[in-house]
Amino acid sequence: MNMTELSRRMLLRSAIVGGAGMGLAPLFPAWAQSGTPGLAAKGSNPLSGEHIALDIARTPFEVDGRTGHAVTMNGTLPGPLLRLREGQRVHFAVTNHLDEDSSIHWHGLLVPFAMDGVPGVSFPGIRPGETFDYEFTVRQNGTYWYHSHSGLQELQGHYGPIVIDPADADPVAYDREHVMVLSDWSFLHPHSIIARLKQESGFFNRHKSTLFGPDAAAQRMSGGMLREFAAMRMDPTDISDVSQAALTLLVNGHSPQENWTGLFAPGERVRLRVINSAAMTFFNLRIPGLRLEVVAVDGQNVRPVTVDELQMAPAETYDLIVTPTDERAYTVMAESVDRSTYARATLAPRMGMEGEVPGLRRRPLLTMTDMGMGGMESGGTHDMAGMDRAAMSSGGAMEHGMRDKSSVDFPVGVGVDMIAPMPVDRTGYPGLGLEDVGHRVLNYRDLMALTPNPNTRAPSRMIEVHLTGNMERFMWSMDGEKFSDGVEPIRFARDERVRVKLINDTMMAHPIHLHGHFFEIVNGHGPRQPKKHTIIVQPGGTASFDLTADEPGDWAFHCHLLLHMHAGMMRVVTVRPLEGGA
Ligand SMILES: [Cu+2]
Repeated sequence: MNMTELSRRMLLRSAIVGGAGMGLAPLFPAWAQSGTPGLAAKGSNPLSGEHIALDIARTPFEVDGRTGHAVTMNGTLPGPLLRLREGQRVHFAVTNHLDEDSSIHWHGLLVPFAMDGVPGVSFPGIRPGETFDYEFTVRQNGTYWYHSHSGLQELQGHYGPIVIDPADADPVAYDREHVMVLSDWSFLHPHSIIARLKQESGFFNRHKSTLFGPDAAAQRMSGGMLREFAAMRMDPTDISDVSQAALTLLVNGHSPQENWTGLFAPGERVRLRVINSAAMTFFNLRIPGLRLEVVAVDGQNVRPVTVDELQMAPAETYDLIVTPTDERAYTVMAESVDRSTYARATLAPRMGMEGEVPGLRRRPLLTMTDMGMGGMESGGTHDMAGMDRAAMSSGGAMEHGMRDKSSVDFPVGVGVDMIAPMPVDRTGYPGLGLEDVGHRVLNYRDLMALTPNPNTRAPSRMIEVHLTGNMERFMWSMDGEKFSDGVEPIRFARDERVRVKLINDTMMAHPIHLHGHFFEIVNGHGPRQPKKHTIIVQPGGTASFDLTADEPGDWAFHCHLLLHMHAGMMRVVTVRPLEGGA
């Protein structure tokens, strides 16, 4: 290296350090920087190998010219990309530089339960100033992520992506890949968000008062529907608890204005590893002008299915192949489910190009099916006119049904404001507001495992778990009891096959996540039922999964909306005996 080159490098480095030091640009890992040519490129700088050090610390984070306080890993939001290989041994030395306990949970990874990273369930947590050594063998491949399981740190930026390369040939062919971490960021401290939600559940719903106002949800509803919602003091626009008043939606740490851009060359098959790391946001994801070929879900390969849009819950990951052929920019549009805001990114042949950003679509309205009345119609589809007739003729019978708590065998107190009277299986539902968007939207019944599942024994028993809550008081629970009530764990015998039916007695969708396992969504595809670690249970509906309880230990089982878990929609699943017969 000659002197000129050396000094040029030093100059470059000092420019980079200086820029960051002056707060001109947020610090991003290279893969998350705008204009990245993708993961295969030099300089994308993932962390790999057998020994990886991660430092959790409080770091300033700047978005749209404003600086907040984030909890980061190795100084970045999102945290560094961990690129591992199936079959390798890995050792993470995780040091907590916060003044509160912290942790890392490896989301979707099959690990010994003591390495799973859930304080109070699998280990005590990492005290301030301490280092915890995680060590395990990587037994799988695909797209995953990691995040804090302590307090509300996930809402403060404590998350990052994991990509695991297969030991054998990848069945998915692609020329280039990008990781896209979707998330939500708030300048408010999470505790003040909770405080406001408890004061009034619709605090962040700016359209709360518009049932009869200018955007007039009322004008789009029939008289009977309107009376039902009014009688039950429910708001058909009350879809997300925390909307854009409090959140900035991010792609790889970039706001819509900052427009994270990933590069491609026309004609390439581009693999997008999309991870919903948001604490509280469901995204409706589409790329106008490109079809989305879904090739993996929650890290598990599926038979390719091509759609125009899909809804992603917090905790889910989708691997998508897109094949842009034109020399133009494409907008990645990720609307929040309540359509109050969006995350946005760009795929382009070179930097500086922008696609058109479509406007936010009309706010969707909840229906009687979302209130657990799906069983009143054939197929559980939406038939507003039919529902309306029923509502008018029954004269409040529905309200009576929803308040009837005698049909369940768990304690029903103030924390449960409704029991779905006639819930139906809604795994065929694409998600609120996506029933009639005029193009193909994915639903869970479209998903089939790429290779048949090895274990297809019929379940030996079925258990039911009700997802319960009181929306007005922001109380959330399972079977009417919140986790902090000291509830009994759900017990499975080791290697038992069991069907778990989740019944959503609330008017919000809940993404339910089981640690340490993959289960198969019961969607009619027999041995090709898709394997997942997270399942959306639609409002007022049910969803079932089959589980082979083959991972001994204690595992968290919870809603992945962070504030719902925090409020108590969580259980421990215990699989026994442990190794050695304990
Ligand atoms: Cu939830």
